[in-house]
Amino acid sequence: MSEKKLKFNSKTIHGGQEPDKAYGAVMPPIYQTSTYAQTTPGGHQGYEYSRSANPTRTALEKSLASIENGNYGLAFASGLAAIDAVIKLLNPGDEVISTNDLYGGSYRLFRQVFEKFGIGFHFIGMQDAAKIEDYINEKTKLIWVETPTNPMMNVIDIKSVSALAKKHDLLLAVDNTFATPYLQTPLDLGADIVMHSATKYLGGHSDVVVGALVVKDKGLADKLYFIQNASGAVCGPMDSFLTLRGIKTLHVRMQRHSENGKAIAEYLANNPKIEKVYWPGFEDHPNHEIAKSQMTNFGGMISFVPKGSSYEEAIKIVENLQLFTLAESLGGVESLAGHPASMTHASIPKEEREKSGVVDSLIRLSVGIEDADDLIADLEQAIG
Ligand code: P1T
Repeated sequence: MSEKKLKFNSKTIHGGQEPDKAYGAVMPPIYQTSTYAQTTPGGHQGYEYSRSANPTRTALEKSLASIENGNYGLAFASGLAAIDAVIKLLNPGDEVISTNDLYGGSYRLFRQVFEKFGIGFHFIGMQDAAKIEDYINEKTKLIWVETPTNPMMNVIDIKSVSALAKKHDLLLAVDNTFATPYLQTPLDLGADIVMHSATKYLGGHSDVVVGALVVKDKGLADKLYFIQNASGAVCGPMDSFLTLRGIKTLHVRMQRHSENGKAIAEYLANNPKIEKVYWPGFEDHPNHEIAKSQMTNFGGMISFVPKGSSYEEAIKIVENLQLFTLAESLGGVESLAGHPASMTHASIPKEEREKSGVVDSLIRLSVGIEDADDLIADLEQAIG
């Protein structure tokens, strides 16, 4: 059956995969090798050095391309290494327009690494896509979109941003870490590049740090492959294997993450001790209509602010949690809680971070796939 015709729940398992050529192994072996024997210089079987390519990584890269409805996948040593490769497409003097609410590490990479090399960044709210146009000039080359955003759960209209990008001949990259291709496929909505911290839902078990890029266009894939090989931040064979194994259950996990996310978002919204809950599945979420039109469900990421809470009180709540683990990261089978202001978003100056809503009392939850009743009981005892 043509690979492109497979539905998502089959692509996660079979997309781009075939039994291994040597012995028919159904899972690709972990080719734990740096190099490959050659019969004469250049006489090899498609692999010569594992920075350039490795069969286990190739299997993962094909799977990534398949699930994101792209043609080319690239697997990196981390999500930030994948973002780093995208920005290296640019030249000194070029400018990027990025969402103002985004993972703190992405912001740090843009501001503290790439600005030094003469690349300019504008961080803006993109809920009204038309606003982006005010920042476009002859130096603009790339629009960087995270949706839903980390941690404020804003949803950006990918189709509208893509129309603007095309009008001005700009690249559009979408960080699809929170949604995953189970919930949305940005390339189908006009994005040029999809990026993942595969550390999160794609891997799904909090046991790897991996990044991914997927594109449709061959020319763009070639440029990114050149950077991947030249810079060298590649995903190793063991991590490729684990991520591939994770992807095989992505659809079942995401279904449960979304069910549990809904149950917990509703519990929090009905709790009189909670001031505000950020989750795009609520009808009164400011971007709910866009979320409904570009996503198939709303996932398991939720942020909330306890009523009248201070920095210290928010910390107390996350310390009190027992089933939720207080930790950086998200997207694993186990539920995690975080305090963005002191953890994932601490590298964004307080003033800047508060402008996009990341206040000192904000708590972020990555709702796992445990029993929702147990998770709610844990929140109940922690909130008090
Ligand atoms: O951690 P790494 O695999 O390098 O990915 C970076 C990254 C990129 N984009 C988004 C949306 C992310 O959430 C992350 C990593 N985020 C966390 C570690 C976190 O706890 O939010």
